Amino acid sequence: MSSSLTQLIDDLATGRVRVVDLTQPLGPETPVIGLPEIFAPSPPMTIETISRYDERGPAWYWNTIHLGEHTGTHFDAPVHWVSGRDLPDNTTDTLPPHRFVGPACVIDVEAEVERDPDFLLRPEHIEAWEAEHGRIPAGAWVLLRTGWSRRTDPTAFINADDDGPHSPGFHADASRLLALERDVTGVGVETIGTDAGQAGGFDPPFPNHAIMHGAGKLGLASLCNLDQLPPTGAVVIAAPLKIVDGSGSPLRVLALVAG
Ligand code: 23J
Ligand code: MN
Repeated sequence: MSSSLTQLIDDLATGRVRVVDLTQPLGPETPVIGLPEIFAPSPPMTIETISRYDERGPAWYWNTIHLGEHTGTHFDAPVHWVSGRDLPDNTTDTLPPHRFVGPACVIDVEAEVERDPDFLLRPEHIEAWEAEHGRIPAGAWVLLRTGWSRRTDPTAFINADDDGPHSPGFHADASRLLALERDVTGVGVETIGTDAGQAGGFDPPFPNHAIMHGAGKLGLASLCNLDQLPPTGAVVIAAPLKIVDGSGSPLRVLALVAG
């Protein structure tokens, strides 16, 4: 008996395939997105001990967690945005699980973001990437490698001034190309959300959310270790918690990488 799975089991055991963790640590210090004050905020995570081998539970340790669905490394379901509200199977509990696993296409724009923290990926960048690495396949997770996860200080991660947050993202035309012409599974980013920091003032507001989720596509935010992935060839596994009617969830994002 031979199959790609028996090969994978062997490759994992021998280290020919590595598991790369694309997930940030999750705790009370995890930054949360700041929206204009007219909108309801997402609270910071809190964690409270139920018992820790003490009078409350002598042989067991466990905690209660309280957090927004969109905290830290997290998954965006299509129902998160009003554009995706009426699509079938648009919530964390109804999305078919095969959509959580797919090939990674990693677009490296670290140099551009170094020069301009408000950098937006445009169709020409995607086309240049494809000229080098091949066409982005349907079902791909397109991961935007910006280097932003190196900003471990929350103030630098949010990078706000009087005009609001400044962080990279997607031009609306790039989101349309990926969602409509390439039929990707979704996009993943190193920043706090899948839209640029300034995207609340774009047309439409938060265009990546509006376009991706309107097309039934998924999102991953606050990823790290994208610099450990090749441009193509890795497999991403990003399965959210099965929250009933959930709009997203914190999750562990893993990549399988050859060599
Ligand atoms: C709500 C409103 C705007 C944005 C977001 C959430 C996110 O980025 C998110 O976590 O989905 S931009
Ligand atoms: Mn989100």
